[in-house]
Amino acid sequence: MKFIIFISITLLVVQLISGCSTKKNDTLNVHPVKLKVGEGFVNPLGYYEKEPRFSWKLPSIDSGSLTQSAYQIQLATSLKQLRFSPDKWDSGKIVSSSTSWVTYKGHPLRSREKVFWRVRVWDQLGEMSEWSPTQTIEMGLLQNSDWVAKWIGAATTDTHLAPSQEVLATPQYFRKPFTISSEIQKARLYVTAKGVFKVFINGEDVSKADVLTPGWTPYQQRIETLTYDVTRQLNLYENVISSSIAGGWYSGRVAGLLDTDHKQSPRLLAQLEITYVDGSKEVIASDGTWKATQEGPIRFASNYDGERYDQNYEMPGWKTPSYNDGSWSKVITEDVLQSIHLRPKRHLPVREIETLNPVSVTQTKPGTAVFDFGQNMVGVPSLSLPVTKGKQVAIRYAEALHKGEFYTENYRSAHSTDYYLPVKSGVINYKPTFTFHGYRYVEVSGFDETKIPNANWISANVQHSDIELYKNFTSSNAKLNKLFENINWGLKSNFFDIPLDCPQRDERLGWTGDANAFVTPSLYMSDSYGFWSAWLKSLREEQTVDGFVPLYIPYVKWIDWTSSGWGDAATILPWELYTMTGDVKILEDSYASMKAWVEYHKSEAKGYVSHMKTFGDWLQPYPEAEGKGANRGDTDFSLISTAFFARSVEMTAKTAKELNKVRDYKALSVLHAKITKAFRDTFFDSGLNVTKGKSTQTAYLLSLAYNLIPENERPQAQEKLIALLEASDMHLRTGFLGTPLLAETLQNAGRSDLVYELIFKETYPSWFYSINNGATTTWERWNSYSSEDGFNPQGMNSLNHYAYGTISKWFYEGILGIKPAKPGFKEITIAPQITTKLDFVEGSYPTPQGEVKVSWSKEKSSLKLKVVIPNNSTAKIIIPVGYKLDDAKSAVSKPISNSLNLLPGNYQFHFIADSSIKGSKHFAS
Ligand code: RAM
Repeated sequence: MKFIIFISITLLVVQLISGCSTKKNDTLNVHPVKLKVGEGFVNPLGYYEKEPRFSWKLPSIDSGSLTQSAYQIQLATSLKQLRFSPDKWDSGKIVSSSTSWVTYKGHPLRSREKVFWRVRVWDQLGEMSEWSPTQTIEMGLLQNSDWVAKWIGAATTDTHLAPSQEVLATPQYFRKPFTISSEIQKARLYVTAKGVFKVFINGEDVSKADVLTPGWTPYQQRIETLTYDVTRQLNLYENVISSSIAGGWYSGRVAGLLDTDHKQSPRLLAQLEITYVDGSKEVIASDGTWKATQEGPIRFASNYDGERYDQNYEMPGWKTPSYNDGSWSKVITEDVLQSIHLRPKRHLPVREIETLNPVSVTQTKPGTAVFDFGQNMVGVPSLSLPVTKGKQVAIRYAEALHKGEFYTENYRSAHSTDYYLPVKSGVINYKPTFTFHGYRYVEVSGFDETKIPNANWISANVQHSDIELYKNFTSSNAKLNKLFENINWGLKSNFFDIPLDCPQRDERLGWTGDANAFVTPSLYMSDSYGFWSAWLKSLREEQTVDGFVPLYIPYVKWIDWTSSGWGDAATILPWELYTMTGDVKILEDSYASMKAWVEYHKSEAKGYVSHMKTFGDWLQPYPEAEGKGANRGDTDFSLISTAFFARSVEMTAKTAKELNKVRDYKALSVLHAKITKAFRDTFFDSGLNVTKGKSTQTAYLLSLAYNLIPENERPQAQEKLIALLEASDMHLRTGFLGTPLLAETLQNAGRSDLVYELIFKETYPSWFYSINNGATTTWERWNSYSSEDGFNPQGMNSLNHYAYGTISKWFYEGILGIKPAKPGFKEITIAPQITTKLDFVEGSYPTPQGEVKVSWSKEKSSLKLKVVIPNNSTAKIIIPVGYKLDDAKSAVSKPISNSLNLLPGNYQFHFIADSSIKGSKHFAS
């Protein structure tokens, strides 16, 4: 019955609002668009998955909406085969509405194989579309046995010689000349490093788009490899492949906070595969015939400390075939071990994405100038600078100034300085290669003192993992928009091959707890599924057999315990990624790891109460404890750990259900019920007062957000939470664990007005407080800096940290009101939360089906809501509290209770305020 009403209302809506229905033709004059492979690759070169997953979107059509009733995918080894007889796979017509994550079912693709693919669809009336334009996939080298190359290194770095820290921190340069005597059809370079590499063919940087590749994985288990098409770079006759490498994350200072951990010898692995027009093949692989030197111009390189460039060591022409490498030595070689998997990179590398110019230049003393870029960010600058022969230039970085001086205390031991020693006077051009900095200000000293510093001496290359940022939210409030912008900068600065906690100090680690807070917000803001899924693979690799998950991924020796709220990334991430994408593969890949983490939780629990160690509600404001302990907040540790025990079991149970593991699902559900009961009885008395530790906002947030107290007690718990907020003058008192739960919990309590109060708070602790104090990114602490008191003196104080950016999730799910009602947004809920604080809001999200758009604007007592529902999905609009539909203007006469069910299309609704509606006081407050 309900279904029938739904159909009739939605058809009415489609007809009245969109004005027409889908055109009836023999075939649809359109084709699927936005074809993707895996977690978002477009025509990948060097792909990793033998059985790729395919996704596409239905096109927007003027004549109405489309819903897919069937699809067909074809794959072939050539364009011709694709057209006439697909030899890899033809799915045939599959009756299904799926437009994403369709798994290839032909013979697994092999290393190097190139395939062509296309897709067509049938709509709701059974009409067939045209074929999509053809797309390609070219595979990388999928297994170690594909590599005939050997790891190579400069002889000076031979481990048998026990090379010093200094030697290992000095980049190595390689060369291999070779000749080509017939015409080339294609050439591919497969390459990676233990460390980070640059690679050139005949002088051209074939890796020029990429920064610090191959990036950071658990190197003892898996090293990612890159594939480049170098057909165009090769010449007939004389050629040379050359490369430089440095330690990067493999052999440099990483965590440990020591000055001395350039420990392992960086190595290069390269395999150039040439196919000639006559079909013959040749491989130029790194081996004992290559030559190397450490006497090149980059004398030192380190992620934390910077780079030292000495022009005296320049080797003009070393990347060209004619260079005389007589003074270079033969390399040493090491075999490719079976135990370390060489696998194609699973997500796009760090790249230079944009360039910023200084907003001001100040000469602080002769030969020293400070350049302000007006924005805290990550990357390296390009300098074009007048210099004096023999006088070293020093380039320092800072996120902030303190009383006009460079403030670098929060970099801790990271030296973060680049040096350049010129051999002649004149203008130098320099960009550091093997380091990265987190900064807003650059101080350059040692330039030609007779010259007046000029803004065009320097520009900033902003680097981050190559993910698209959607920039998909704006409102009538400038400060809210600034907050959104700051969160974007926090995201891009710290998505640096892995999710970093900070990009500038001597840490820069992939902390698991931070990921829990930010994974979903970041998916709303950017195309980052591939980034997260790749990091989750590293997490699974670092997990030990007993289920233990390190605090940060990849793990390096430093802090060796784990924490509730952090290790739970093993269960939280897969479920949240699945919710946002609908890709069941992330659950399949993660299920064993999720179960193992639950087992680890069990081993840390007595009965159903957990005693797992925890960082607590990290960096909660106004903690009772002093000193270091203050960082962990006031919420009882065991309460937190038991809440996360329950949460992890819940995520794993849901996954078991989704994967049809019925027995597991039952057992996990029983376990969850027991933990929940133990939680309720152990940490609260009959009046729902906290009995262990302090009564905190986070204690109630965890209870409510993770459903840990019985339904009938929820209203009481909500009241307690609100009372605590009121007692702190409607300020939050939450750290890394509580903050992500605030908005949704209050919205569920029917108090979105309070979320707005928190967001619009101007005083400490709040989001706007940081903006009022000059923030251009989100900070690690609510009070990292204030104009009055200066910098928080705590050693751990990043001015670029994404965790508190977690609030952006509510920009989508609350302010705009867009939420997945089913994993992957096949069904969407749209429940905008209206406030007097905003007159206008606009935003969108590219769901796997297509883009959902919402905007609302207010005029006196009326509210206009515009919505675009993407093809192939349905949406339910929840009428904002305190409003009723204005029938005449909206052309929709019968909402079902407080909601409207919609098919794909463009809609515009008008609502009028109705003070007789219960709850309306909240929308106006
Ligand atoms: C610091 C950072 C990081 C946090 C850990 C516990 O290193 O604040 O983000 O997760 O502490």
